[in-house]
Amino acid sequence: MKGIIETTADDIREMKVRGAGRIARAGADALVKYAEEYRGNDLNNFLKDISAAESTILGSRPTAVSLWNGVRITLRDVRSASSFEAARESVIRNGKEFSESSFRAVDEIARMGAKRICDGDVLLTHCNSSTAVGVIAEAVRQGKDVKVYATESRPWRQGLLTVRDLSEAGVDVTLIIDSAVRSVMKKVDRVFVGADTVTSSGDLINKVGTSQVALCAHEARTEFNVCAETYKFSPRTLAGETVAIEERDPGEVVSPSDIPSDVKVFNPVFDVTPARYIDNIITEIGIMSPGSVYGVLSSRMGASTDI
Ligand code: RUB
Repeated sequence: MKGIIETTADDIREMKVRGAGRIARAGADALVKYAEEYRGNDLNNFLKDISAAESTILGSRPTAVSLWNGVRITLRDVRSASSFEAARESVIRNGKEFSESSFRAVDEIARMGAKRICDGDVLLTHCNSSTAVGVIAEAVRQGKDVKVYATESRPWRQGLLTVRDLSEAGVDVTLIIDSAVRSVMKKVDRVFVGADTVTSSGDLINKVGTSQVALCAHEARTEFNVCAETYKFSPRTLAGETVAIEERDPGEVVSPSDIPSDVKVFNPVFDVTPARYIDNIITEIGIMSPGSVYGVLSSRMGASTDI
């Protein structure tokens, strides 16, 4: 039987758990459970085992830095611990703290983001971001009358989750296919999307198609907002590292039997929206321009490793 680490990595890889915030919490929670149930009391063995667990979790999906940050925050004190018990306790404490602060960040973003929404607004969202959905649901909870277009988001159709979430929150929501974005954009006042990673130059990596949504918004002079907890900011990009864009199985797009055998299928999962198409990044520490991400990352990296 697989243990908690392998099961969690499989669930993330197979998208049973998906969305950048959820996978980050799943990674942290798995490490907590692993530490809680660890049999043994030797520090060196524990460090070796927890490093293997870290690699397994991080190997599940490559693009969302939230997972990397969640794991890193969970394990930040483990390698300097002076005893097995201190090491184990640090994983449990830091992992739990990370998950709790992640939920708090999503709530804070909902509160702040909702302020940007005006009564009567028409909104658009892409894919399924729990953070972006939280913002829209909070605005509606406050009594604002809004209409939302939600994209289907091929091939996984996460848009169906979004319309269900929004409908349950009492939102007037219309599902559109991804290629209908430009057709509706002139009617849209504001776009809200989530983030898998935000680079130090303020570029956004999110569900494939986000950059097309941003271009359409730019053309129509529609406000483009990114809802991103700061653990989606990538310290690794400060050092110039580029973000790996996950490619998934062609069978997710089309059944091989439906196309000639010489046809290739390209299935990238995320894309890059350049900072110049982004008006606001709504985080738990405030609403900022993409140009401010560098400062947040570099000051936090100097003072602590909390991002
Ligand atoms: C989901 C996606 C979401 C972000 C943010 O992609 O791109 O917009 O992950 O989500 P996938 P959240 O379905 O491939 O994981 O705001 O919930 O963290």
